[in-house]
Amino acid sequence: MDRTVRIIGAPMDYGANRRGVDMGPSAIRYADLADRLAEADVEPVDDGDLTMPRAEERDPDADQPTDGNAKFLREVEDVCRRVSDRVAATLADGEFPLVLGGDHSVAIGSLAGSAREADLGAIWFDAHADINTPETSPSGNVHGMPLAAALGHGSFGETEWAPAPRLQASSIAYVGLRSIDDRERELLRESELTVFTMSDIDQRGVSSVVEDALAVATDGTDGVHVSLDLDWLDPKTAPGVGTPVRGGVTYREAHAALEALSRRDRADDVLRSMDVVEVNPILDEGNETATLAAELTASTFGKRIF
Ligand code: 5AB
Ligand code: MN
Ligand code: MN
Ligand code: MN
Repeated sequence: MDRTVRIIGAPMDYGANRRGVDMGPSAIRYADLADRLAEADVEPVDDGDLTMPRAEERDPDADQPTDGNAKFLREVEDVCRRVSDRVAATLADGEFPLVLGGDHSVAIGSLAGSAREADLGAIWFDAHADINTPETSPSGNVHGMPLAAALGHGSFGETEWAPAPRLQASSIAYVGLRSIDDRERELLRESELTVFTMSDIDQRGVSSVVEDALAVATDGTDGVHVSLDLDWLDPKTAPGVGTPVRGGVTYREAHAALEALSRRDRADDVLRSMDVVEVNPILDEGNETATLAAELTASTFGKRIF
């Protein structure tokens, strides 16, 4: 066994506009995540799910930032604080934290926890840029904001829980973007984040793009956080997501990308933490997307075909 992977379930849907993504952790477990990880030669330990109040019992508009909109912000904060503590404690025990969402706002917690005691790099596999602030968001959905929160942009900068202590924009690389809001585009052009779009993948191939993303995320850092939003894949392959965008990576490209991470990790031990998010079983077909999430996670940990 290479290492222990601690599974932390965060069944939250406060950050997304559709109910159902809160069932992601159980669907991914049902798709044999633990067995698949064991085949990848890591030891899975399942912490179960964090408990959280049902969205219906809460007021989405409580405690909003003065000029912004960030629905269920109090609930997101509460969950992310707990995720951050679990992730930090798991790392302190020498184990690998694997956070299962839930919507992508849970990454605010995983990034904060992973960047507590180390300079962190991050690779963001997503159709979307997730760098809206409550002030720029067209939807008010916090799952479109986790990178802005982690970098302390907009009113997130006035909070103590959202910014990831040791994460720099220059150590973050996106892979596979194809849907960027106008305000996000302006911000990304001025920022130091590295953007690899779907057309980069078309032109150069996914393995080479992932190697470049790894170069960005490992340069001057102590480890890399991998954030895998299932809407990164083409909706024909991964239909069970709330915000599908045509033109995503194929099944083979997705595996090739995560296998490239695994190869590098076997050589240099660069991976530090991961989240797998946005699986929505209600919108899925036969648990296909959750199965893909489990397979891709196993690929990240080095599951071999031969
Ligand atoms: B996901 C959008 N940019 O902010 C927004 O699935 C979509 O975590 C966000 O990538 C998608 O509402 C968030 C329009
Ligand atoms: Mn997305
Ligand atoms: Mn996302
Ligand atoms: Mn490592």
